[in-house]
Amino acid sequence: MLPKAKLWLALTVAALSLLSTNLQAAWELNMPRGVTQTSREIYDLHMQIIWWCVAIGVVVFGVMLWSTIKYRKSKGAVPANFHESTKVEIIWTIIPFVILILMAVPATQVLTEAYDASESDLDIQITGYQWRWEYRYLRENADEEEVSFFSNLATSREEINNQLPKQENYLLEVDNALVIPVNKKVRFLITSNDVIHAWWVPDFAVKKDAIPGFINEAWTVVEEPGIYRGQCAELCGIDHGFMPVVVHALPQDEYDAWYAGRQEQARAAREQSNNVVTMSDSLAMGEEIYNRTCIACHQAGGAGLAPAFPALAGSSVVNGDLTANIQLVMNGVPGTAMASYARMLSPVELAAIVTYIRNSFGNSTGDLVQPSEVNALLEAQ
Ligand code: HEC
Ligand SMILES: [Cu+2]
Repeated sequence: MLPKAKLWLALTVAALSLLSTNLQAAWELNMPRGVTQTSREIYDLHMQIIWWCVAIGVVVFGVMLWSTIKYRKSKGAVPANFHESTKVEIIWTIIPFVILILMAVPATQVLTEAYDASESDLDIQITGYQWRWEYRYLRENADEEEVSFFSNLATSREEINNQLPKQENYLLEVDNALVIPVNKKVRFLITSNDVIHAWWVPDFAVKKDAIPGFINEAWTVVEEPGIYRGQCAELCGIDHGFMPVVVHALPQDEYDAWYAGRQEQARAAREQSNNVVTMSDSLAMGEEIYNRTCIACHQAGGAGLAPAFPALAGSSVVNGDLTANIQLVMNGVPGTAMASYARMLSPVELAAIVTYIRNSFGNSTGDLVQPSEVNALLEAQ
């Protein structure tokens, strides 16, 4: 064998063995088959079309290769000189036309099924935010307690900054996963609060743009209980890679128990917001919220990070009018990174965080905000 041919053989063998080792998952080239009927149908359609393309490629390039070799100049071939052959033109119109029809039929069948979100058993509104998802379970009647929550990235900053080793589900872990029952048709109503995001779970073959002012529909029926992961699939700003999707599919009875627990939590939170809070409780809760939610921008000790993020220590807003301060945290500052926390934090938490910042970092207004004050402001909006 020629040395060059040997080299190629060695390279090919190396490449193939690489593909067949445990690196395989990372090198996976094809789309996943998924865990729903729709995802499997989409996968099969995709494979069917791929093989059509392979066959067309083999025939077209085969004919080309064969004719360039067979009719090469060195063999004395003389080029034919003709224009317009009606026969050839009819053939090269009819064959692709037939192939396209053969492809369009199964594609249309799968598409119409994938887009038929009617007659769902459960509706969930999904809202994209920079950079988290909100899930809201739509109720059958307004008397029921509403279940809605935010789902934030749970991977620690230390892992992201290489200060800790990266764990298995790096950047694919959230604090509150979306929970759905198995074998039920779940309809997703997908929208956005700010820029365009896209909600994507490859195993469900669901990927839909979340567009402010529009509601897009998607649906799924998951057959097997399990944890399924996905990501935002539309470049939506600096933390686009930090808003994963995690879905827990549970058997119906476990789902019902989870849902009832969530409703109970919501009821408790609502009742709590009528309670009177004490200074020490508020400061403790506020500190916890600050370290979880605000510290990334306003920094430890409320020092801020000039010029982008103002200091809260000595801030005129934080030391000024109380109502204006509450409203700023509730509504954010449109057009800046300061988000609206009216929905992300409960009234109790909003009261606590404002109490905390007005009595920390050297600020000493002495103000103790009651959840009822926040409630009144929320209702006035
Ligand atoms: C993603 C970054 C970010 C996070 C997180 C954030 N803020 Fe801000 N915040 C800002 C920016 C930027 C401004 C300045 C807005 C402007 O231009 O007026 C601001 C302004 C403020 C102000 C007004 C300060 C002043 O002197 O003008 C307060 C009060 C405030 N934030 C409180 C909070 C609280 C409480 C939290 C946590 C619940 C929080 N912020 C979380 C970015 C952030
Ligand atoms: Cu996004």
